[in-house]
Amino acid sequence: MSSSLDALNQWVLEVARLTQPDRIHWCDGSDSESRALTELMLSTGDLIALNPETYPDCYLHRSSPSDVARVEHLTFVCTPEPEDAGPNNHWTAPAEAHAKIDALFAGCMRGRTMYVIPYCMGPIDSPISRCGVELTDSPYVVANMRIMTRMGAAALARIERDGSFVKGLHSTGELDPDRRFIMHFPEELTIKSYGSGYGGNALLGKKCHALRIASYQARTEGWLAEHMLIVGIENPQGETHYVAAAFPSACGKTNLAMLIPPEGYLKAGWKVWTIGDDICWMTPGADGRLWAINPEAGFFGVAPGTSAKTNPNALAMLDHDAIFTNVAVTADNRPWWEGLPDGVPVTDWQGRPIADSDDPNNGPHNGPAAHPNSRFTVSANQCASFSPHAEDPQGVPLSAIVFGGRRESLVPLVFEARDWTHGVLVGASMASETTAAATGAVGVVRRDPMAMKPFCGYNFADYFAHWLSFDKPAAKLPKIFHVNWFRKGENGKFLWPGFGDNLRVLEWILKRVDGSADAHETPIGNLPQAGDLNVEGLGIGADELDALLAVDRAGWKHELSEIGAYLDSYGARTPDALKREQQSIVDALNG
Ligand code: OXD
Ligand code: MN
Repeated sequence: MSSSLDALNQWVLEVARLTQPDRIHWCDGSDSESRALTELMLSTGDLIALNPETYPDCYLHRSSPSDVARVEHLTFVCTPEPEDAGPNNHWTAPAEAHAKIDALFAGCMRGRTMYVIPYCMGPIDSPISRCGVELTDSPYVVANMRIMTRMGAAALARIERDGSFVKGLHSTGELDPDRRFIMHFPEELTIKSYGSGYGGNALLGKKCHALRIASYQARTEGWLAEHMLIVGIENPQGETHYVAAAFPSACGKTNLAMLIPPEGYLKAGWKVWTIGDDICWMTPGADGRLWAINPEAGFFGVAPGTSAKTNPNALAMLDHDAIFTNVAVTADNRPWWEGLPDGVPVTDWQGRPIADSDDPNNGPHNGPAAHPNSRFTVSANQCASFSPHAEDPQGVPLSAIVFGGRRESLVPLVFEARDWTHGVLVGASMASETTAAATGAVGVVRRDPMAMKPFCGYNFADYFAHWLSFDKPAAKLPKIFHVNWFRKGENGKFLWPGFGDNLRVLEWILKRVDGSADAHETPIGNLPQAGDLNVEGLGIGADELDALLAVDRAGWKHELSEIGAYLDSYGARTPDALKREQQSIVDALNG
């Protein structure tokens, strides 16, 4: 037996000694295994079958009401030195962290089955892919990992070949928020997660492995693990350009990844291909370009707001073989969430009847029917726009990288960074209003560099330096842009229609890549002139377009001074090149 399988067997036995499961089940990823698990969860109430006619093989899971999102305040990066985790992470010394969480794991699987899930992040035969094994006592986690990763026998065979794997130990514990931790030990390639069954805390291949641990590995190995969608844009000439885009959680990455071109663009022959909606691993190729894969095999998307208008591709892929978590249901047992124009919810995400406000015995129902962070889990193969190149072992070459936040004021619809260093500053100074994807206040503007604030497994200052290091003489790096779909006018309404019409902005971006569009140089970057963007048929007035493309110098001076203070908060480790770049923008704004 290979040494990695020996190590795996030994670790499984060690964990079993600690957690004391009644049974150990090695997952092979087969259909029969999946059917048996579904039957089990239907019998325990972990899953509820949805309408078999309209939603065949679709199930609803209702989580504990206090376990509905990522818990950033309980998420730790445990490097030997606190400076290596950086001010962007919560830190505990590894020995102390192990002791604290192992005390919770002790005996926690008594009466339960421990599932061993070998998984591969990325196409099984891609050199960019990496494997892991998750040990969990949650069949719901197994069912989700089966959709979100390449799980089972093929992954185990690759682990044997690779000789190493990321170790993830998970238990739902008592689902008690006071006994909940998500801990990462990057130097040991180990994750320990206790007390939550929620996706980002419990499907360890996703945020814990593919972002926190992988970002740490990527730094030492010369690649990047990013919180980015990857989308292919095919123009009427049949050329496809790939774009990776970073947005904070619940800011429309899934919608952008599955965008349907506006009518005129469809007629002209534009097509959009989805590679991934959340995570991008990219590495320099022999040709100097950055090549990207989506390490995931499925989508764990936010349900509310998904509709035939906002994301027809997503809606269409959700009517079979999907798991819904914390959505509402209709009288005929269909899933329902806010933003769906049809259907009336009768039961909310907690299984409570939605009272008729006219019914004196039942009182009015308060709050949304579906939880604002309710989710669907579905295989990427079910998406009509899923790219045939998503499985290419070498990945796809990137033409552009786009950063974007949710900013109701100041930040224009789109601007282009002058060069890579400026682009890294643009990414590093991203800010966005918080959303329901994490517990805590919603709508508060915070710095979220490269949308990695909750996910970077090491000190952001070192991460910025790592980004800068890709600018080598032979490199043919993608151009970097910043977008803001969320700009509001004085009346409080969004100025830009968003969704499919975002292709209009991507068209300008790709024209800048091939040198066929003009731009107007400003201190914050290069912007389109009003006439450079195709807004035909949108009914956007000249004033609105001006507002979308304006650079408010006073506002930006203030923003740049905040960016300077933010960079300084990382102390001496902040790369000088970023500080110089920030200063040169300040000078230009003052000039
Ligand atoms: C997600 C998140 O689930 O970013 O993708 O929270
Ligand atoms: Mn995400």
